[in-house]
Amino acid sequence: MYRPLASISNKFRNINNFSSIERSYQSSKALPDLTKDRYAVQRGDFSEIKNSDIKHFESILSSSRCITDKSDIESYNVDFLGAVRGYSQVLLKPKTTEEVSTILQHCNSRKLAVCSQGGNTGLVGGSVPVFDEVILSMQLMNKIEHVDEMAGILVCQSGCILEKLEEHVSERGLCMPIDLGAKGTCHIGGNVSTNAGGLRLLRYGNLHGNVLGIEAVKADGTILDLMSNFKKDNTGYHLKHLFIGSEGTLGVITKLAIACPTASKAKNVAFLGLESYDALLKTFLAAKRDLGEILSACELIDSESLKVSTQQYNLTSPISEYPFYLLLETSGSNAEHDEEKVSNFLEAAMNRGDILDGTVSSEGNKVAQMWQLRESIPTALIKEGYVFKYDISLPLSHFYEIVPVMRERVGDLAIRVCGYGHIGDSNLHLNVSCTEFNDNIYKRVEPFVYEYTSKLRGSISAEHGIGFLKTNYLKYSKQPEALDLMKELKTMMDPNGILNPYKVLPRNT
Ligand code: FAD
Ligand code: 2HG
Ligand code: ZN
Repeated sequence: MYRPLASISNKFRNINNFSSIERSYQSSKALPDLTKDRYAVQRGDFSEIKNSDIKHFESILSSSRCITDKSDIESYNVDFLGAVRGYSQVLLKPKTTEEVSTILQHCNSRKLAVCSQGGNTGLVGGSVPVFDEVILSMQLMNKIEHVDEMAGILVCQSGCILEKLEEHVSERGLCMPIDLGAKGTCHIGGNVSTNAGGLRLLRYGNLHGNVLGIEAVKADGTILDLMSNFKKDNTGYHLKHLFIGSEGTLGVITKLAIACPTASKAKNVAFLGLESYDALLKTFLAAKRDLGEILSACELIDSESLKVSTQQYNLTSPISEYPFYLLLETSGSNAEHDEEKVSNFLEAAMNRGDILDGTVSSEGNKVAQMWQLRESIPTALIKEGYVFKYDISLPLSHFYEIVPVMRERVGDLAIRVCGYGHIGDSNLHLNVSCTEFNDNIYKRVEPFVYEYTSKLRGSISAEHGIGFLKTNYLKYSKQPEALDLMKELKTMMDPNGILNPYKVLPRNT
């Protein structure tokens, strides 16, 4: 039975909180195949690195920030999933925008390809080289420049880690408008470059709305100052949007101004057990209606997803087993008001028979533990071996149907097929885990998943982007005319095509 607010159970075990996510591939035995071999890609017409290039980079950065030792570069050549691997021989770590500009000027004039890298937590193979691209790591561009507490604006370099920014602004009564499981490792520049969604998009909207200004460096080294500290700025074309979500293919983001909302005083999280997707959808719609402005997150978790996170991390669910779970969060300014609203909503949903069981809490550690069950799912799945990950937008009326369809298609070949994600934003994460990359599963899943999504007029990438892994499927979500315009933009901004080649735009294999 549902436990009311006053009698939240002590069923939660104390779990070590992990803020910096594990790099799963490092613990696995073998490195993945080189991308060029697994996916039969042709190297573009770029120059190869010479000693004179290294000397030039050292003159800009000093030798300590121009790294050529193979073992030091290895982890920058492999993505978080262990799905793609390049073989870059040079890793550069600029600290200033001017250094980025000088590096790009040189790369452009020499026709050396470049892959910008943030925290390397991207899930579509965009953050690592495909061949021998120069890796431009933004990790030392991590200065917080300014917080305007009155206006709620943060100005920082792009290599700042999201969690560090959250800590910084929360000391000033503000919060970051974005939160995601990779927060301990991903950079704000990576977030903006992928237009990451995350757990609170439902509340704060996406980064196109929250990024007020951008400083970026074009492929030829030109520094573009598009910084603005105002929400309202209609001075011509909104150029900053070209960089939001362009995954390092149009420029390198070096600095940002971001709108930070006031931190909420009161938070409640409810973890609910439900019998069916229909009951879950009804509960979500009721939450939108009854909780209104205080609803800040709404996450669907199916039973396989909860199983993998509890098993792999030895976590305990606060409620017994159900086919579906819904994690609802409210954030508001008045605890009493919010608790009353949440209680009324839960009571009504229980009475209707939509919710079978649940627990709710406003206590910090219990709230964190409920979130941990959800946030651990992606890394728990990676621990099983290899994961085929799909991140799709689907109409709510058909949201979950693809999960059983996919189970049927892959049968015993997979360890697990599960569905979870941001139902509040119509964004499903469909994951198929197996012991290792398996061509048989690959062919059963792709392009089927994209055709299926396209038939429902969904998006083949709700939030992770296109990167390397989805380039050839972009056509399922973009009309030929739109693809042509994307290509024209790329040619205009990066005529030599040096910025993150083989990514986003369809490649000729
Ligand atoms: P990287 O992975 O290093 O790079 C991503 C892309 O951005 C690459 O194409 C790279 O070239 C480019 N790039 C990075 N920095 C710059 C820069 N300064 N200038 C230009 N280009 C740049 N994503 C979501 O959207 N929502 C989620 O809820 C979410 N949860 C996740 C949970 C886990 C456990 C993990 C592992 C990943 C999750 N992701 C999620 C995916 C990933 O974390 C995001 O895409 C994140 O925004 C990537 O940031 P990063 O700094 O790691 O970028
Ligand atoms: C999440 O919402 C992330 O947890 C990752 O977007 C999803 O790994 C995934 O499939
Ligand atoms: Zn997500």
